[in-house]
Amino acid sequence: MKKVAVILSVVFVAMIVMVGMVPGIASAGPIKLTYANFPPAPTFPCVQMERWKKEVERRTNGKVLVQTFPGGTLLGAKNMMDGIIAGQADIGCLCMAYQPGRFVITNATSLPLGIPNALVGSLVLWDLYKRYKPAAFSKVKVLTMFTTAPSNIMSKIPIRTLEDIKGVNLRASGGAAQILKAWGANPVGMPMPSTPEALEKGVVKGLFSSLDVMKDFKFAEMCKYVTMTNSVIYPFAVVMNKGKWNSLPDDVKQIFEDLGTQQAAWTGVYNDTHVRKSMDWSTKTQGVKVIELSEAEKAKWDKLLDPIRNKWISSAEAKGIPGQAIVRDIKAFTRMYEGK
Ligand code: DTR
Repeated sequence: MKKVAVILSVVFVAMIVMVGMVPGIASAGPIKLTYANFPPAPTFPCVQMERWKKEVERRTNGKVLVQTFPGGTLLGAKNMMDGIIAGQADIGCLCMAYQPGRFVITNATSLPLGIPNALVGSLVLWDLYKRYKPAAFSKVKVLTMFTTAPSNIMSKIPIRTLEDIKGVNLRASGGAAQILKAWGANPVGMPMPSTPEALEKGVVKGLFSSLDVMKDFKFAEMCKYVTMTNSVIYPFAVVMNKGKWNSLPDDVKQIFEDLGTQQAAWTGVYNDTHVRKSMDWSTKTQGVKVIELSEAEKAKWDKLLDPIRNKWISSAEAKGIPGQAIVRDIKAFTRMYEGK
């Protein structure tokens, strides 16, 4: 009897050891995911990335581990989407405005349609994505989307009137560049990480973006004027390699799905709050002056933007994209999230 028990326990231990060596049967350890981002670590796209990583690791009890790569160390601003499709990283964060022709539907949120802040912008963009499921994203799994706060002009020279902005080289991308053009500026397109050098070298006299960058890129040290225009937001997407997504267990997929809207809202609130902190720092410690356009002047600036919406609608419709309906939806979602 004793002998049988000994033999059985030896067999049992041997089985455990063998099973442990067979991949797939043994508990395979945590699922490791890489997450690439293009701007430097202190900027909002990376702050939201770290928050998502922390949430995922907590909600999965460490079953999923996320390794983050800020600062373009794994993929850069312009090859993010293709890099994720190719599997160079599992997850990537991209600014859709840097490829305006590729993300036509979601970039419609950069039209002058009066999105008032980053929270509303993020929820509107996420709803727009879910309603239209644009073909531009068919090769990836979209985890979330969000936007910046509205854009304003940061410059080395004071800009108070349309005369002041005429012919001035200002950096912007995508829909925002069209707006600068309508105001008579000379838009110079480049991703955000290239902007510090362009400002230092004098290639541009300023930029048009949300004001978080005054602090996070220290632009307040060079741009001593901010002209408040409260115009367009920039849309972002976080995408995942499709094969990698398909390989995830269902409980993990569910956690990622739950985080879709939550991460959009979290980032919207973070951006709106951070813009206020950034401007506080800029005005109090860097001597930055804020220029408010007079009502009459603002009316002139706004009027110049009217044709942009109509031009976008007709060019979208010509490509078979329902431009009219998209603009109508963006306006309706905006009103809804403003509580109107
Ligand atoms: N406004 C867009 C996007 C943007 C705003 N803040 C940051 C910080 C880091 C990277 C991109 C952005 C832009 O001008 O590119």
